[in-house]
Amino acid sequence: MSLLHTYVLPRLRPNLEVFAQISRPRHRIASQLNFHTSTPLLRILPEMAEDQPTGLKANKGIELLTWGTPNGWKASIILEELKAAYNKDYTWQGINISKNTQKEPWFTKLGPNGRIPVIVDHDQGGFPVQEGLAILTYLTRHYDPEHKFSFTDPLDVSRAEQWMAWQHGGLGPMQGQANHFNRLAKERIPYGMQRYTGETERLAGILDTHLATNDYLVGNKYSIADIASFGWVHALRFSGVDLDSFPNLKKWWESIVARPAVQAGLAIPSKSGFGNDAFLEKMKDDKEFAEKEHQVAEQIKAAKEQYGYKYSSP
Ligand SMILES: N[C@@H](CCC(=O)N[C@@H](CS)C(=O)NCC(=O)O)C(=O)O
Repeated sequence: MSLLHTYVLPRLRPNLEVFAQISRPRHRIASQLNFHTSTPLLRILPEMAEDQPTGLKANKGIELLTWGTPNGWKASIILEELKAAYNKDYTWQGINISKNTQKEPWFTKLGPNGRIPVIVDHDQGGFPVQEGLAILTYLTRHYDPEHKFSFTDPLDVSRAEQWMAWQHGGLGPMQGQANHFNRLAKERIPYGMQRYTGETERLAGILDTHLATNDYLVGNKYSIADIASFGWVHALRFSGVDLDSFPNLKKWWESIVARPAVQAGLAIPSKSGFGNDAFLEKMKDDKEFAEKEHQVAEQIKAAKEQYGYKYSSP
């Protein structure tokens, strides 16, 4: 048993956003400790101090306030794509959602919903934008002059908006609830587990069907429509959905995850352990993790059987 399991994790608030736990690198977990700081920990103090932002730190360009989650990745990926395509640099700060930094007044003044991601455009008088769809469209409207990741044809603009709205109203909330009921809920509620895992599967099926005849969601071009859903698809295995059952979706995911800018975006604020690739690796390498994950999968399976769940997606 590591220090992480015996000492740190039990001390974390029990109802933390699950992504906050699994995506936090070891040295950041150390910042949860309030016992006497040992020498190795002292070496990382400056970084730990940065873990608790108390306000904005840039005065020009885009500043991103985020954490390593499927919603956070939407913003970091488009910013990395814009950086690769146009040399547009940006500043970021890690908002540790397990410490509720996103509920602090300086943050909610910028993002009233108290959730990440939020961007602030210092070149537009400190204009703040919350919500993934709004961030993706804001950034491309202002900083994608060649429409490398966005569209000019009004019908394609509408198509992209439709997929992004679908992600906001469907995939994100349903998969988020699947994670909650499968992993975080204080009680095991089989109805909730099978309902939300089932909905996530249904929605994965919608993407899979669309991608059977399209390489990307809109106009056969990688765009903000894809970026909006990518982060959630990247975490499907972790949510109890087998990506291998959706071959077109898997192919789409593989082509996007291979992009250097996507890899860079996934590493903001730090590399996560719950993407489909890292998840499979950890299942191979970490026996204890694999055992726990098998238990979760068995519970989901039993919940589906209990309520006669049948996969169906038009
Ligand atoms: N619809 C929002 C959702 C944002 C959201 O739910 N963010 C989560 C992280 S994935 C969060 O900040 N959770 C912390 C909290 O609920 O306080 C978007 O797409 O940006």
